[in-house]
Amino acid sequence: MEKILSRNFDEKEPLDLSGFRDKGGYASLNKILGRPRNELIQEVKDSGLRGCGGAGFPTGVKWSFLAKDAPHPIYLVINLDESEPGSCKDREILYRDPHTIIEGVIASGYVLGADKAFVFVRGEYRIGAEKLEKAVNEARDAGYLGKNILGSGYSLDIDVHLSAGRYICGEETALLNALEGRRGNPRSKPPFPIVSGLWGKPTIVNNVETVSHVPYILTKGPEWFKGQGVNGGAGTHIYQVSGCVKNPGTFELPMGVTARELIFEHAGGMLEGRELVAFQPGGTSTPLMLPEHLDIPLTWDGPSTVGSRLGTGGLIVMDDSICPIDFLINVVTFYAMESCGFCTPCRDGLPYLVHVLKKFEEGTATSKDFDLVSELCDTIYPSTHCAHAPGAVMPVQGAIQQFKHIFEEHIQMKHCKYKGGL
Ligand code: L3W
Repeated sequence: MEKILSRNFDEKEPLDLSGFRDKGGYASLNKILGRPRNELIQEVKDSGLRGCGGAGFPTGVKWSFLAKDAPHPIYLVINLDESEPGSCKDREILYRDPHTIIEGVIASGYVLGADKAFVFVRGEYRIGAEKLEKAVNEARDAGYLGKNILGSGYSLDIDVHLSAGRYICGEETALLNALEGRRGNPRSKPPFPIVSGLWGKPTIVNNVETVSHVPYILTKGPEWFKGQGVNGGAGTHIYQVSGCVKNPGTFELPMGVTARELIFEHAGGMLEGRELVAFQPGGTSTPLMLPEHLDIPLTWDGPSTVGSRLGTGGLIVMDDSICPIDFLINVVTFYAMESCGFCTPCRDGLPYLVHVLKKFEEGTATSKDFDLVSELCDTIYPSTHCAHAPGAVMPVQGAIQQFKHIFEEHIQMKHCKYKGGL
């Protein structure tokens, strides 16, 4: 398969401007700038491109929500606050090919008529942000950013903003608050950012991988893009695999590959002598899937029967050496620590859920605790302001159904066999 977004990932250092141009970089802009915007939005719609940050919302549809008479300034905000455990694809683009991001931002900014773009970078990606900043300066000096880009009459500049560091700032409205210098708590939606976003102005928030696809779609065409996918998916996606596999890493593959192909062909398969027990398809806030789900295409339209969601496409693989309850404690502890504290069910419910789950590991849980885990999840899931707590309890809800026997085993044995041995 032809590598598209990851075509320059094997370079020792990220390409500088001339190296990037030598490989065809920025050539798309001569073809895109100046074309009618409504035509370009239609092409993005037709391509089937969907938001790569986790939600999979159709990008062209989102862009068409921008009102024709939307007041200026219009902002384009790029979400590079990749903080979902198990997700590391945006980091690869940032560290390995920052000019690809800039080309995508300029092309997308032009389509939207954006006046200014911000790239919001995860706080821990400081060195990546420096690489991007350097690339932005090179691009500006060469006339790809600033006033009247390449003589097209279109002007755009990019600000690189390093997050102060908080998981919830990856939620688009919390991100906008943080960018405004406020506390990074999520806002109510509606209004959606495209109507009232940064400083109350129309703002389009897109994941960094999403915009990086745009120059290719607008030069090679929507049909070409669709043709890169398989099993109903469109384009390519940078999948990631971590956990109990021989060769964890990032793999740009056709959108729609199966987990079997990803885990066993690309990530080297399970560790010697170990068996697959479960995997999460897109970071820790996606449901647990089982070996019987290995042949389901990894797209955003997974069958609702297993609650499959692609999320970020960052697979976390568990083998038979891992206690699923211990795994869940790790996951829920992370979300409890990262709660913004705004809603009681999230702020107080998640730590309480950790407390109850720990009883199974400690050997003090009874069947009442199993019911309590279920009740806590059902209470927390629907009662919070944003998707943080629902994301935390979703894998627990799945485990209650899929691994009930393991909860029961812990109750009966009064210890965790995965740790103490039998
Ligand atoms: C205008 C409407 N705009 C929807 C826009 C909306 C947003 C996009 C998708 O969360 C999920 C989260 C994580 N008018 C609109 C409209 N929009 N209706 O469409 O919206 P939404 O709310 O479905 O998703 P979101 O807020 O972007 C993302 C899940 O992804 N996730 C990934 C986490 C990933 C990270 C990371 O490290 N990259 O944190 C995993 O599953 O839980 O549910 O732009 O404005 N009528």
